[in-house]
Formats: sequence, structure tokens, C-alpha cells
Amino acid sequence: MRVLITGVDGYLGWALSLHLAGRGHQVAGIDNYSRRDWVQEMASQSATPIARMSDRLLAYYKRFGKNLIFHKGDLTDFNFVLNVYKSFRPEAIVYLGEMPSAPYSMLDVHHAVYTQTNNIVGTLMTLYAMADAVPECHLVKLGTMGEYGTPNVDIPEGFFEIEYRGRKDRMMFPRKAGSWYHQSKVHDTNNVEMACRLWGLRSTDIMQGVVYGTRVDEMAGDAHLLTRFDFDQCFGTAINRFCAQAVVGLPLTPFGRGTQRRGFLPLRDSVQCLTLAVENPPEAGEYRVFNQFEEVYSIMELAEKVRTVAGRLGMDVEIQPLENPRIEAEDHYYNPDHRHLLDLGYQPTQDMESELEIVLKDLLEYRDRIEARQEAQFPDIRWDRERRRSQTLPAAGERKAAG
Ligand code: USQ
Repeated sequence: MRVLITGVDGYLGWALSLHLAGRGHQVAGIDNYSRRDWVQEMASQSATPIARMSDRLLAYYKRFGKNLIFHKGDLTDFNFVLNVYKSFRPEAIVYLGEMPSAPYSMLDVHHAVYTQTNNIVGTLMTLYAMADAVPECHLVKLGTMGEYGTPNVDIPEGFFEIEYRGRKDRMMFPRKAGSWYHQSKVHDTNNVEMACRLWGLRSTDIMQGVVYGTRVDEMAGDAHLLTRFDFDQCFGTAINRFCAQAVVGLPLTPFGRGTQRRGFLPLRDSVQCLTLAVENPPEAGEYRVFNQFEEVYSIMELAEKVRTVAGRLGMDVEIQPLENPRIEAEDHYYNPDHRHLLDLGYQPTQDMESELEIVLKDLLEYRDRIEARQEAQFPDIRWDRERRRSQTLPAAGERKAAG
């Protein structure tokens, strides 16, 4: 199939491009390198060294042949997007090209507005470009489990039956996001669902849990093929941050009591699930939702797991909970459904400890790079109105770290 990946230079995008190429798909990718800029803005860097795109492509061509066409450009530029869709004529678009960090979006008004503009406008441009150029194409849109928040009821996959005053309907399950970033995904969800209903487009909206890990098999043996791995307070996710903290001897930092529960999945499973979605498209006009995660854990359980595995590798790791900088429920009910991907053949890795061992061993090689940006790990972006980070920051993308 011809598959276009937006955000191909990112954590998931690069890994997915390798996996799809390994399965014989023809891949095109779009990126404007903003992830590199955002992480630099946070005075951090990827633990794994990321080559410039031209070198990444050379390594890719060596392994998979010349079946990745790369376009540098901005997803909020309609003419650019339309021209790429017209020339490549994708059969599936995997839309990963969004600003993915909750803390980054909570920094200040500039970062909140930037996040929502970039994410919502970009998705809307894609819906219009699809309708104009490739109306049969399948949009695999990356949403987040965080769209639902943590309601005190079971969470279905997207829709639920509602009965009110004796009448029944099937409605989108209510969303209750906890950051401007998560909220941007809710708005995307509403827009994508409406475009399917009005224009007959087809889409799979992926409510993905927290991803962790350094590898997919296709990266083996070539450091140029590694994907990025962030550990700073904005772009590092909880488990990845814990692993980075472990290898440089910092205490692991569950926020608050660490009793928050989330769905998690390794990078290799994320890529497997996105591929299943691509290879099993919905009907024209269908909008479907996949809740994409493997298992639910509390943050403290994860910190314990990282400590156990690091201990086996000879690292002496402490867990030191920090006052929670976020406003989020710590003790809450959490029971999301996740049946659709299993029905399509998703085989969960189910071995978190082995995966953590791979991550820790990979990171030990790049210990110096984590140590060099150690300060970027400390969380000082706060959710509450009164105690938000006090310094005045310039608009997103304009602040560059020294060095
Ligand atoms: N947390 C800690 N300590 C840390 C970092 C995070 O306790 O050092 C806690 C947070 O308070 C939160 C949980 O871990 O309760 C998850 O935080 P996270 O930073 O790993 O993930 P989150 O901000 O929710 O965002 C990440 C990705 C985002 C994706 C989302 C899926 O950055 O792109 O949408 O995971 S989900 O969490 O299911 O919404």
C-alpha cells in the first residue's frame, strides 16, 4: 500500500516508517523538524543521537531500498499538504504530526495557543486535502487515551448507547481532557468524526496510551536507524523518563502518590497496532475508534518495575515521589475497553520487564548524553492557575536552548 506518515521524523513516525517498509509498503513522510526544535527549546536532546534526515534516509535506503519519499513542510500549509497528497496519492495517511506534550501545552498562553493551532488546524487541512485529492484514503489519526480523562465509569471504545427520556441513540463517549494538548486531540476527534459523517471519508481514531521503549526490530544493527528517545519534563513520557533517571543515578519521580493509573504499551506494540489499523481499513464513511494500550498500571507500579530491572543490571535506584505539578486525579477508577485491536489480531508483547531491560541497556550506551541535559528532567511546569511557572517565555518555537 502507499502509506503517508505525517511526523515521520518523530518518536513513533520514524519507527513506523521502518516497520511499514519492512512489510513491503511504499512510504512517504512529511515533517518540518519541529520536534527537534521543541526538545531543544526545553534545553534537552534525544538520548539516542538522531542523525540529520539526509543521513537517516541513506541508512534507510541501505536497509529497505528507495521506498521512502520525504517532504519537508508544514502541515498547516494547505497548498503544501494538498500537493503532496495529489502527487503521492496515499491509500492510508497515518497522522502523527502533532505537538504531543501535555506539559509543553501548559507552559503559558503562547504554548497553549500554538499547540491547539498546530494540531487542530493541521488536522483540518488534512481533512480538506483528503476530501479534495484522495477521498477514498483511510486516515489513521493519532488521538490519546487522555481524551477520556479518568471518569468514574467504564470507558468504551469511542461510542456508547445513551437513553434519555425514553429515547435511545449511539453517541460519542464524553471526553474530559486534562491539558490543552489533550484537549486539542478532543477537538480533532470531533472534526474527524464530522468529516466522515458529512463527506464520507473513512478514519480510525487511535486513543493511544503512554508509549515507552527504544526499539522496533527493524532498527537492529544500525545506530542511524534508531528513533529518538526523550527524557525531558515535556517530551519524555513517564516510563522513558524513569529509565533515563535510572541510568544516570537520579531518583525516579512518580508525581504525588503515584496512584494515577494509565494504559501503557511498548513502542513495538504501538507500531504493530498502527500497522493493523492501516492494513484493515474501515468502510467509506466509517469513523471508528481503537483504544490502543496493552495493560493498565499505576505510576508507582511502573517505578517499582524500573527499579527491579535496573537492580538486576547492577544499578542502585531510589524512588522519590515529587509534589504533583499537574492537576489530575490520583485515586480514581480506570477501566477502559480495548477489544477492537485484539479482534484484528494484535498480539501484545506482555513482557514489560524484558522490554525495560532492552531500554536500560540501550540507554547505558548514551548515558553521557542524558547526563549532559540532566537539568531538563526536573518538572517545573505547573498546572494550577496561581503557581504556573513564573518566568515569562517567548512564543513557542522561538526560544532556543544555549548550546
Ligand atoms: N508522571 C509521573 N512522573 C513523571 C512523569 C509523569 O508521575 O516523571 C505521571 C503524570 O503525572 C501522569 C502519568 O505519569 O499521571 C503519565 O504522564 P506522561 O508524561 O507519561 O504522559 P502524558 O502527559 O499523559 O502524555 C503522554 C504522551 C502523549 C500521549 C499520552 C497518552 O506525551 O502524547 O497522548 O501520554 S495518555 O497518558 O494515555 O493520555
